[in-house]
Amino acid sequence: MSIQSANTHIPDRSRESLVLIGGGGHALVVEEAARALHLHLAGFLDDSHASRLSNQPEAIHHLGNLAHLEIIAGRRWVLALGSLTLRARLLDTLETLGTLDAALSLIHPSAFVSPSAEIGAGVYIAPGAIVQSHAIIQDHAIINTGAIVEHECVVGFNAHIAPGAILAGRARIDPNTLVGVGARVLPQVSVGAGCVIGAGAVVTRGVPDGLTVVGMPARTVVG
Ligand code: JB2
Repeated sequence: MSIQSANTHIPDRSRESLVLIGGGGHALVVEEAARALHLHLAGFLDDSHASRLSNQPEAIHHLGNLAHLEIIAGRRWVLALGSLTLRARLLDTLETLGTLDAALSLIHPSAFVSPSAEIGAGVYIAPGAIVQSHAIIQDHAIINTGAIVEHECVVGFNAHIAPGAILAGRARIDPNTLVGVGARVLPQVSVGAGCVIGAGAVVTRGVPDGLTVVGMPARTVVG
């Protein structure tokens, strides 16, 4: 994993040419973050020729479908779709193509990221999000709109902290886990890999890998 300190993350990116992988709802917000950072957008990849991104007033180029990831060779890229299983599949292919090093992290200018936080490659941090002291955000994680990641939390590879979710101090979210809209994870609580934390859930104790939990306090969904 290529972790770097957040305060090394304010380069002159105006000459970088970025490909968005995805063209739906998540791509709409990632595109706006890229524009806010004055990045040059080379285009996007999506299976649909009529994706939401194509219907924008200042539409960017549709470069091809998701099966043609080799198109991004020589360019920077960021995953711009939300499905964690699809993202994981695409990341496997991108690794095979040897392009993982070209992943770019986008931190929206209105997010607060502590200078002591560590931000991996290909991370997206949305408007109004807060990442506090010594938090670690691993590669390709999403910290979505207004989410709060408190001090010393760890957010794993390709995990998604959905809009308005809160991770209290020293909470840990393992890879490929979704923390749903408005959910809360209490201090020092760990959530395993591949879990789904339902919207609004309050997670008061550890969650093993692969479980779905809902409610307050959060309980496992059976069946
Ligand atoms: O197998 C697939 C697939 N193959 C191509 N599953 C899914 N879900 N999408 C696939 N696609 C392409 O990804 C579609 O052509 C489509 O353009 C795009 C998904 O767009 P959509 O707007 O449905 O979802 P999204 O991934 O951009 O956004 C989701 O995740 C965000 C984090 C939504 O749930 C958003 O509401 C959410 N904010």
